[in-house]
Amino acid sequence: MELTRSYRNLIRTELIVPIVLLVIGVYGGLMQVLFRAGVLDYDPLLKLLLDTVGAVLLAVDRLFGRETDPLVAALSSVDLRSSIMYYWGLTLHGVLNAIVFTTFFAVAFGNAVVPYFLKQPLNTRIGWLSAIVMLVGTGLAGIAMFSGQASVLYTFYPPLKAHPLFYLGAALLIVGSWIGAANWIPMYRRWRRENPGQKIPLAVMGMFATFIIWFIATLSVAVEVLFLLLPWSLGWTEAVDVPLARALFWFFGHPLVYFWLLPAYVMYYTMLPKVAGGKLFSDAAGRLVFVMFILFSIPVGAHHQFADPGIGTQWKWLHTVLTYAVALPSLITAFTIAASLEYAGRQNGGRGLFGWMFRLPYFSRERWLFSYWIAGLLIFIFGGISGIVNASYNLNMAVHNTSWIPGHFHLTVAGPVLLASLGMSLYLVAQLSGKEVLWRGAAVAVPYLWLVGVLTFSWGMMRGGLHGMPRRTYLGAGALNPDLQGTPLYRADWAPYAEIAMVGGIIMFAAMLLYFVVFFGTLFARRVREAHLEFPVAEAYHDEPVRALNRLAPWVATAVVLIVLSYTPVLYDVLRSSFQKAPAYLPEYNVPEKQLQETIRQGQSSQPTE
Ligand code: HEM
Ligand SMILES: [Cu+2]
Repeated sequence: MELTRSYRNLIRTELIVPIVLLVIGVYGGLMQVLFRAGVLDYDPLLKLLLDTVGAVLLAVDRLFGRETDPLVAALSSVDLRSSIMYYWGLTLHGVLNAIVFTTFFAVAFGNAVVPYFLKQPLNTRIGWLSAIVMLVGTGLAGIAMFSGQASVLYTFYPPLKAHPLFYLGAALLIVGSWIGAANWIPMYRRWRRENPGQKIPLAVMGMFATFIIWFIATLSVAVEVLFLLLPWSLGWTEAVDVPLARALFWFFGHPLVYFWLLPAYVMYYTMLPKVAGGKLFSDAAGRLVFVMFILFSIPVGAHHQFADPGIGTQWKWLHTVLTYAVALPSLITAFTIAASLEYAGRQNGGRGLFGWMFRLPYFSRERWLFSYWIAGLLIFIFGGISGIVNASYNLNMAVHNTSWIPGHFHLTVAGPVLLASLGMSLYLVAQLSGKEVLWRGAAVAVPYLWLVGVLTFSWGMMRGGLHGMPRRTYLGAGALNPDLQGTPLYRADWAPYAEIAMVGGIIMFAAMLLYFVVFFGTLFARRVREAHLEFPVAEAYHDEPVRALNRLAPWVATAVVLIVLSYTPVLYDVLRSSFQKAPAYLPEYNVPEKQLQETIRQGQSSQPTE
């Protein structure tokens, strides 16, 4: 396949931009663990940045004899020690890491995988259109977040109100990703015509499954944004229906995690066995898994709303049961990948019951990608188990809104998803730039260092969560404030867990620093060859012909039926519930925005005139 310059630059842009943003995102993570443990009470780097920008602006104003810029006053009035700064950082952390990076990566990976496996050129015009829409969306949401007008966290629950640009930006990011995936459909059609009767390549099927789930899921968040949040944020409507907004959000929020995960599964099924030195144990298992995700990813979202009023317990129970159904494909994957690895280990000369385990390329510098996948899989064992706890209606009550939850999901989205995406980004950027991956030893160390860090971090967060340690809370300013030590307000029982999480978080940050060094080092290294695009492609050990698994349309139709069945009662309950609509709140104030403005107005008018 010819790699045009435009095509290479498209994928490189879609990978490099979010990785640059990830630097900010994970730095936010480091701050959070330090703030939560009460070790820092302001971000020194941010202070330096604000001071420097302020000083430069002031100098420029003086130079031109101008009055002081209002921006200078705004910058110097930022209260770095306030809780709102914690949410400012946490919003950037969640959005940049878990929404921006993952969405760009999925589109970029699809843009590489689909043309490669279908041997069809990508329409780069549409590809660029998609990338530009995504970039503009990220830029708009970024402006809203960085300027402190959208500290509403990545779930943007109303009645917390963000600047309209935040919602608009999010909507554009999503629309851009739709365009990117729609671009693959004509390629598939052409391939189908040219290859009648052939099985669709497993990797392509996986990418289509990823984006079918994404498309259905994002429809609901599009409704939430376009009809509820954007008009309300623009001031066209007075109040917002909170239970409805939350139901629409979680219709999207759960399948979102499979949108994150499925590109990693594509790598596990179609590439990992080859790199390990073996074959994929069962091709049909892979297809079955992708079909099951299409079926069960979406009709489960109410499991994020177990504690929400307005939804009948019976429907919450139904969503619990369906959630167990969506755990099955991950279990099938665990067994299939383990069998594939066992086969590879035996091919590599492993003997006996466990000998094969020691014959896998854990530390190979040539097959360095293996380390990113295997470390992610090991982390995912714990991510999966802890997820079963969250999914259980009754156990969820014990961990709900505690630090258990972020402890759990760093073992998924910041485990297999992150590591597979980091490894593949490095792999693709090196190939498409004609570079060799530099410092392979360091590249291989990254995932294991991350593994140690994230397991430590998550253990601290989860164990603390069992003691009631909350999430989304600047603990260092409250229950873990060092000034309160010795008083009854201090939660000494949480302190060790917050500290363990902090140690883990620092190790995670170190792993990411090492990755950035390797990534940008490779990017700026000398070109040593022609750009190329080559994936390791695993053959199937069992290549079962299961015709029902070669077509997606019937499964998508079944999924729609399941969604209608499971969500109609939830939406019915939400819509007929008698909650009043909520007025808007700005994240930094605990009175409604309108009341706040009135108080300010009254305060101004009652001020004595000079
Ligand atoms: C240095 C690495 C990282 C550290 C130390 C870290 C730490 C944390 C901490 C302490 C929280 C919870 C804060 C709270 O609830 O008060 C958090 C939340 C979160 N993290 Fe990370 N994290 C890291 C990397 C990542 C990565 C790579 C991702 C995703 C790819 C991620 C996704 C998230 C998300 C989605 C939240 C939830 C934000 C919210 O509640 O709105 N994190 N992180
Ligand atoms: Cu979920």
